[in-house]
Amino acid sequence: MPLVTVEAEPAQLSVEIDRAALVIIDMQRDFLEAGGFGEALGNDVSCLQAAVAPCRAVLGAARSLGMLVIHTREGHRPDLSDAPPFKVERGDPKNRIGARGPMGRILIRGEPGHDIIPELYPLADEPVIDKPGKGAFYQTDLELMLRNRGIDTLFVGGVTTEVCVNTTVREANDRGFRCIVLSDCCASYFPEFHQAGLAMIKAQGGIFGSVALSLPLVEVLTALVEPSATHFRAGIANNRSARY
Ligand code: C5J
Repeated sequence: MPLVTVEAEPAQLSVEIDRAALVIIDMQRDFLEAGGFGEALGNDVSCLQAAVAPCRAVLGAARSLGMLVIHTREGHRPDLSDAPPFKVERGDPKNRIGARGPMGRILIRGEPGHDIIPELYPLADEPVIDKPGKGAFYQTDLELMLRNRGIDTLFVGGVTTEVCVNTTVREANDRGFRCIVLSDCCASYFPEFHQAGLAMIKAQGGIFGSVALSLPLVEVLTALVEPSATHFRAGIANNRSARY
């Protein structure tokens, strides 16, 4: 049972890696690419690109180690029967959920825009949680999957920091899961909301969870795959002054 030390704020954590999962929130074309939901809402989707490479690095390390990886997607049934009318009716009708755009119907399951970006595409054995809300626990079987596998700690990345990442972390925290949000694996259309979203999680002794950089985690996971690389652990210990 590998026990690893994770440098995080507000405090260092010991994590039983066999009881941890990587949860990647909503890295969908609809949020990250032009012509999707994010852009329809008036956002600059290029702001989210910064999270892609760090997510890819953590994903690669987690896969090498055989860690449970779970992907989520926000979206709705084609008939919109699971979409609250107040959510659908926001904004310009041409750009609403269900409207037709360059990547198919916006935020509708099965449409190209709803799918996960190619860089982070799930493997066949990685669960994908289709969620109708912002939180990944609301009206999904995520909690059941985690409990069945004995998971107690979630490494979380994805978009957007202050919306679906924050909502999911708050839901997880109330259910007794420990969340470590990987700051550089998250992004927002609003840099100040990204910072605030992370600050809210780690404030007050980690009221919703912890915040950490991804590189030390990648190094620790890599060291577990290649046990001779023990110097990675020292690297983590030396990183205590890092700010997230
Ligand atoms: C939003 C999300 N921002 N995945 N969804 O509507 O954060």
